[in-house]
Amino acid sequence: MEHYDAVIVGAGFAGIYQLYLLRAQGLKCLVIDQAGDVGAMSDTESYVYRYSWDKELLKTYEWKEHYVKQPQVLAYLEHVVERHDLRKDMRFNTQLVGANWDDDSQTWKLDVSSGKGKIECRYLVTGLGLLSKQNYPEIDGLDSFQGQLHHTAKWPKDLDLTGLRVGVVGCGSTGVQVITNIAGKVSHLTCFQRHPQYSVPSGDKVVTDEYRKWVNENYDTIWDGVWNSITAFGFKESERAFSDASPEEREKVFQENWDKGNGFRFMFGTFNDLTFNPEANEAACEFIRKKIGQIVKDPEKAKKLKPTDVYARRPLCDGQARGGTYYEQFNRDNVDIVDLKETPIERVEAKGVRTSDGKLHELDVLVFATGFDAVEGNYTRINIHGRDGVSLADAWEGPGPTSYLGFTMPGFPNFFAITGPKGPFTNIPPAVETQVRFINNLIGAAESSSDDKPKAIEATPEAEKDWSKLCEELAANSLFWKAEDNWIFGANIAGKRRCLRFFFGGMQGYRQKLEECEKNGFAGFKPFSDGNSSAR
Ligand code: NA7
Repeated sequence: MEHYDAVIVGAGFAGIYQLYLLRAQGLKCLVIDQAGDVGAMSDTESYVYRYSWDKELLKTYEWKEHYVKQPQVLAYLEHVVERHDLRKDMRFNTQLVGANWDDDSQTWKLDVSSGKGKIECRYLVTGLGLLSKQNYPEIDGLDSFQGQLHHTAKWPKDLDLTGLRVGVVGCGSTGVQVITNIAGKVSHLTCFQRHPQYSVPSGDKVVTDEYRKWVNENYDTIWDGVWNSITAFGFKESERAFSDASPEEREKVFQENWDKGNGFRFMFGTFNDLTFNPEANEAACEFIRKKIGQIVKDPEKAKKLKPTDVYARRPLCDGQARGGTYYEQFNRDNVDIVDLKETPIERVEAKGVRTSDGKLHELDVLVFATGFDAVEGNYTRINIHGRDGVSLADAWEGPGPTSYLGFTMPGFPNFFAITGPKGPFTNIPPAVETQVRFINNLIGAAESSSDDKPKAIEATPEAEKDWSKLCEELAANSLFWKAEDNWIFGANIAGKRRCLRFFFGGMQGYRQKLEECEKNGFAGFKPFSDGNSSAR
């Protein structure tokens, strides 16, 4: 049995920073990751899709485009790992199979897939990511397909689709970007779309020296803006209500934000009530529908692409490859769209996909851009058993996936699930940083508490209930509830419970809650030295 003070699972944004901080506290730490090296997914404007805490690196690390792509995120994280000499405490190709809390020794006993197989630690921190368990829809005949099958979450490094007949199932955040990127390369592209979504150009372009200079000179202000915003995306969110603008002003605001690009900017930078005022929301929908009508020349394709739903899912933006934006791709003769509401997929056959109208869409490659079993998917597949052998899956059976503060659960002492359920719905790296710092402070406080008994940090059931209640209140008026099949509520997976999985109070609101908790002596947690005893 190996012994550590803390084991951190996942060598992404969360795990790397948690290791950096806990090691600086003097704890003996180990990071394990099932992948062969550090990893992450890209998603936001480059200057805030990174750590804020290494100020020198912020100014010196190069990025070439406004949006970092996956290989660049990987290279950045690898660089951070080398720069801070973190690799020596990391073990790759090692999966956490099970974790059991042992009340007598107040430690976690871990089963891992490689090495000696057993590890004991006092603190268990997971940084598994919000979105990493892939969703593969069940479609008849999938095994019979003779071409290549891929999921966008596991994109092979050297995949070359040039000249091939490709089908993409799913037109969400990832599907839209993949379609935009490959349409000009493949011989034929069939997009299998269930719900059309509202996509805005990303505004991606090459970073000029002048722009980079501006970013470097204003980094403190930029981060200040991030920490005090709703979305933490690094742009100024609108403080103006839709009703305060004239029809001409509204059009101008939508157009300006469309031109600047970025889905979150379009949703939160135009007016401050787009996500809960149906009139404002419909105006944004109408603006985008009008754009689709203007851009897409074939009226049949345009009709299929125009959403009728509310604009209330995670806002999309398309990659805007050199060959044009998402909607522009549909002006290519080699790009078709299949509306799965009209003609659902009946089965996959050796040569392609058969839809209900009897048509066989012949394909060399079938790509699933069908998203993730988000939030709890990562946890329910690992056997995590807390106090009295209760599994995390069992604990979430009644209330649905929940937590106190977005990362800690009663009955699971010394266990912290970064980006766990009911955490902030924001740009991920700043959310991760906020949680990692708090967890570090919490562990630090427990470690320095006066007695020398083993420490157990555990949220009270009341604190968890109150947090859930707060999350429900914050989301009560949100139009996000109204969008069909939204993964944010677990509605994208058959049989998954439909319930709230996020804190909608924004980055600033979230940070305030954590600060209050800390200021009040880590309110909502049981006394550190004896997790069994009653609440403070
Ligand atoms: P999303 O946003 O969940 O999108 C998944 C897409 O796949 C969406 O268009 C779904 O259609 C579609 N889908 C899912 N299941 C099926 C089936 N069975 N048949 C047809 N189409 C299906 O996942 P992404 O990977 O694009 O993005 C997830 C997050 O990653 C994103 O929000 C960013 O934060 C990064 P639907 O619209 O539900 O009808």
